Amino acid sequence: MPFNIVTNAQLPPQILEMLASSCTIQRWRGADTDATALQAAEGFLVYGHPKVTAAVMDSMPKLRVISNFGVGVDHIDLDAAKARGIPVGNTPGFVDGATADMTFTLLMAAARNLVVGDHYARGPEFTAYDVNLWHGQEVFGSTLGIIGMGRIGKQVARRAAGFDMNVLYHNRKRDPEAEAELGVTYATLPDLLQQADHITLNVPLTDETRGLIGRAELAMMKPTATLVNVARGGVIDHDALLEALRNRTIWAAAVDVTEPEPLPRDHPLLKQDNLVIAPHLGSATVQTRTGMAQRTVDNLLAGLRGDPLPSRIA
Ligand code: 8YV
Repeated sequence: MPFNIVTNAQLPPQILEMLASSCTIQRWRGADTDATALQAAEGFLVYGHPKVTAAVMDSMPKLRVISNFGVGVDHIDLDAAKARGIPVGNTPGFVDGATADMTFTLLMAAARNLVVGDHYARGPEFTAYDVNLWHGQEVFGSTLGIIGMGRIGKQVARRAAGFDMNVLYHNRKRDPEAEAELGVTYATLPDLLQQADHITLNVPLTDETRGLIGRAELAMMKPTATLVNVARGGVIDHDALLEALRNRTIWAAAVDVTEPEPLPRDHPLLKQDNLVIAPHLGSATVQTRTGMAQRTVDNLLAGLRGDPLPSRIA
């Protein structure tokens, strides 16, 4: 007998293939989900970031595993899952390299005017090379501030070494091993904000990190500094960011994530030429998404069978 699962989005053929022989898949559409599908659901494959609340869990009386495609689980009420004895799986370790690459992609793009330069190079104004245009900020040899020295932060530090950067980091806990291995230096948040030429956010979204970068923090940054967010939109106060970009009190920001995501199409941040924005592409490579898919399916099937999940977050 196949297992009954629900999922909230169109799954890629790769995942559908992996589940074909073991699962019957129904679409979860929040309050509009077919009642029989909810009654039957034993597993929930969470693809993207729908809110998985206690009420959502309670709408599926047979639910015995939640498997999240991705490492960040801020959209899932982990306490509610714990209270109900429903294990939650995620994909730690699978997204680190790709997300660190994206951190650098965004940093380089913002510091070196890649996006505005691209538009200019394609546009009607570019009729003669102008030596005065598009001077950016140097990345090599500068000081990088990494906020969040977890798996992804460490991968960012490795890449920074190749750019001869001096690396400061801030983390909930100091990490002597990372300091010894990667040559990074711990700094308090204010020190990091004041000293870094470029800052990357590599923290999960939690109660502690929500709004971590607000008006006061942005005010401490150098006017030549770039701020890169590949974490979650909620880590930055968007109104404060808009103000800093408009007043040019920081050089630029580059964000892969926003809150809400996507931003309303008429959001003023989207008008800023000193903002580089991507549609949450941190882990979006063929190879990384393949690894994530496999781990998501492995977690799901383990939970359905009553086995320990290979990667359990709660
Ligand atoms: C995913 C991510 O693309 O892993 C994460 O936390 O943000 C991305 O890698 C996303 O979660 C897909 O659901």
